[in-house]
Amino acid sequence: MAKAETKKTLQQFDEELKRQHISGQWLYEGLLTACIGGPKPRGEAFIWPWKTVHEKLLEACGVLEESFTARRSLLFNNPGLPTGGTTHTLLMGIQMIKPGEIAWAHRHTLAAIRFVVKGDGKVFTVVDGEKCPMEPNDLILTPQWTWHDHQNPTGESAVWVDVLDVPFLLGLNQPFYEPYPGNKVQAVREKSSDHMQHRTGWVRPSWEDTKERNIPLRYRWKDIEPQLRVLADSPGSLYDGVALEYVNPMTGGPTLATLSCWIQLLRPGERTKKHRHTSSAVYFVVGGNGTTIVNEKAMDWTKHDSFAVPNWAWHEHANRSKSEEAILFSVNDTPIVRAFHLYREEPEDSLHTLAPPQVPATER
Ligand code: 1HN
Repeated sequence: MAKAETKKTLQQFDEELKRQHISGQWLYEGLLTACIGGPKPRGEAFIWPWKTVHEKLLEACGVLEESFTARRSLLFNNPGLPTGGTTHTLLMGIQMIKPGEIAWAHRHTLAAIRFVVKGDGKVFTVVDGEKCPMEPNDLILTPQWTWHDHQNPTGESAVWVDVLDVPFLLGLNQPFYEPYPGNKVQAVREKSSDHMQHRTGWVRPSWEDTKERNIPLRYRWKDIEPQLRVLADSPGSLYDGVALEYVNPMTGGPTLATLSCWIQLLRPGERTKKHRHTSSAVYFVVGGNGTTIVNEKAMDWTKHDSFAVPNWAWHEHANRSKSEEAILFSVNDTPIVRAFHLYREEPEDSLHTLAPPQVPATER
């Protein structure tokens, strides 16, 4: 009888294990059963209106007088993510650089993209010694561990969107950072023939080994916009409209190893079908007026607003105008999710699933 009394309860045993920093798998049961049907979206759907952001950027110009090695970038914190981030993997912000200002060179293992809002082409970013002029709606990559500084020699302030893989990198505890030694700005490659960007197009030097990763790239709006207009004539995706992925010309894959950039056109009155997927995304409104509904939350957006769509949340986009198109730039974490074969979508897979247009058959 005494023996029976000394028999440990499971609760006592769990507590004992806890003191040894051990836990039984049975304690994971609750966590696992909560995942039947998939994860809860991490973070909220949230919108940062341009009006507020722009006002705060102007104020920041007075308060943070010089950026030095820091950046005058206002970063968007998702109210549903106590540890920071715009989604659980992505950090988005808007940066302003004053006339005559230089944001000093540094590099980090965080991968970043810039999408230009305001700049006249004389404003530029230098990436690993290559000058990348910034014109409105250009996309410029600063792949992981590339030196980058930003310079505004003009009389007007310049503005762009920053998106980085910060929360993901921090989650894996992989951040490395290095300020550029000695100088504010990095040395630039003087000879155009030394630019890596001249090795990424239709031709490349036959005598060189090919560098495939972490190449500075500028996707000029001048080149992208006509492509978008041509493809606007195709049916597009039921779930995303005419959504084009920026292609990394060296890999044929997404923009960067962790980030995929999209440019998406919603035709007048277009409303996409509702879906959800295991990737998350941040959006910047290039133009137009629309509404994105995430679960039950409707976010009305207009030019230059930014918003976040968390993963595994049902969402749909609508262009509210019957006469004007709407254009959205977005960055998502599909390369991360797909790298580990974790991409799932409901009610059906829509990424890279449809057959491309067939070769026309001649009638005989
Ligand atoms: C960064 O290095 C830049 O270089 C912008 O312009 C935003 C946000 C978090 C961490 C590093 C830049 C950043 C950033």
